[in-house]
Amino acid sequence: MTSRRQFVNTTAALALGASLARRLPPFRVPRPVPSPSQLAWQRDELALFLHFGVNTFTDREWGDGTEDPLIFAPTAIDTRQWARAAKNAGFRTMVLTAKHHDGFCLWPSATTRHSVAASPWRSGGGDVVREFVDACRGEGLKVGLYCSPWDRNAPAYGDSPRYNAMYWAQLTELLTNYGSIHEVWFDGANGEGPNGRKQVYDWPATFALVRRLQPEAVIFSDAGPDIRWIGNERGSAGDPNWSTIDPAAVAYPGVDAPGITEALQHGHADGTVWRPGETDVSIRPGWFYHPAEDQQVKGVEELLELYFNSVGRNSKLLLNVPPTRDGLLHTTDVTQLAEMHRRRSMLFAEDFTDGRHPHWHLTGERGGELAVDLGRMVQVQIIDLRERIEEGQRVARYVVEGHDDTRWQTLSRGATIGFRKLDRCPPVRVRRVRVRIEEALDTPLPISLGLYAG
Ligand code: FUL
Repeated sequence: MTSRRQFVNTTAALALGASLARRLPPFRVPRPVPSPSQLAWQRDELALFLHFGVNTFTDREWGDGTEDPLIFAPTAIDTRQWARAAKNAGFRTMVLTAKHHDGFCLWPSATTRHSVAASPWRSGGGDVVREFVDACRGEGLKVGLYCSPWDRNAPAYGDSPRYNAMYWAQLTELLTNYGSIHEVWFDGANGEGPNGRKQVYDWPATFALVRRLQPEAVIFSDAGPDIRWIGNERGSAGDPNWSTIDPAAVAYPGVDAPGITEALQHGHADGTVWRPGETDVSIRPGWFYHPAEDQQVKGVEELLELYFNSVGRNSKLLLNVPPTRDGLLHTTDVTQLAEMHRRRSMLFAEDFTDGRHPHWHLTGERGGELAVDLGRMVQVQIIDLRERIEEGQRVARYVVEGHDDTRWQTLSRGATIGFRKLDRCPPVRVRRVRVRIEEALDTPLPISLGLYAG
């Protein structure tokens, strides 16, 4: 464990926490709470992202829409292999690029000829979205779909009402023909069309359409409405990280204005909507598969860092693992995923608080303390904190201390907790541990604590 780095991060977090403290809302103002779908989304912790399409065959990251559908020819596509790799690594959802910026549809859409129907794959009779959805269901995974609004192939793009109608028709196909969809993923890219014209999206109508067709799905975009982007593609959530945000800070997807990155990274303590952040990052340098990147797959240590810096900071990890030209996840990537799972299971194998009875009491109006006697001396390196977010996010500052029969010493300090906060400290031997909530937005509720050897 990189404890030094952790301490550096913690110091930065505290400085930032102090600066954000100015934004703490008045005490006991009613706080936003998650919807059942947002709660389920967050509890799953891990989702697998799959970028697949014509770019897989052209070796590009952004296709320009002129790709010949004949190039889409995966030889051994096996969506069940994707789903098994995801499931075996503890992932609960898979999100597929049904359409990326090149406009090529991975399903036989009635809206365009630029789709799998014009490819040689399965003699033009195939449907990647169908095979993807079936594989998810077969492995008990939830389904997510990404349908890029930016479409560099559609002739109507830039003729705003006409293209919007086509885009809604595509979403309607995806959201009515494939059963229950858990997450609908929108990026904010909005370049020029093939005609050089700029498209004006109608986001309120797009979101309303998703709500009508899949009321239980969560909608992801920079601007939510359910899930916000975490503001970078490095795999690092902000610390502190509030699941609440001021909706005016990021009014619609793709908007760029000063302060937006910070708002997405950290949320706002006084935010009026519940909009937790999703951390999307690729296991490789690119989002799509490139043979030249086979040696640059992130290793298990990096993947664990991503986990601690996303899930461990009140976010969710959407990890991209792109299928190859064969239509399979590369063995290197699958091995690293499995290794990540194995290491995670080891790190969290034994919770020293199991079977113990923590004691909770309030300490004044805004404070509380959780104390647990572990009954024996143990060596701790990971502290796992959780708030009961069904009732909102309240903790704004805390400290964790351990007692070794002689004295109390600080194990970690932080600002927000939220769904889950994972702190790491250098190995310390302790018999008792206490978590002191020093500042909260409302009367603190009992938090939960896990302690691990790491
Ligand atoms: C961005 C896109 O431009 C990238 O190609 C990738 O799909 C990423 C996840 O979202 O907006």
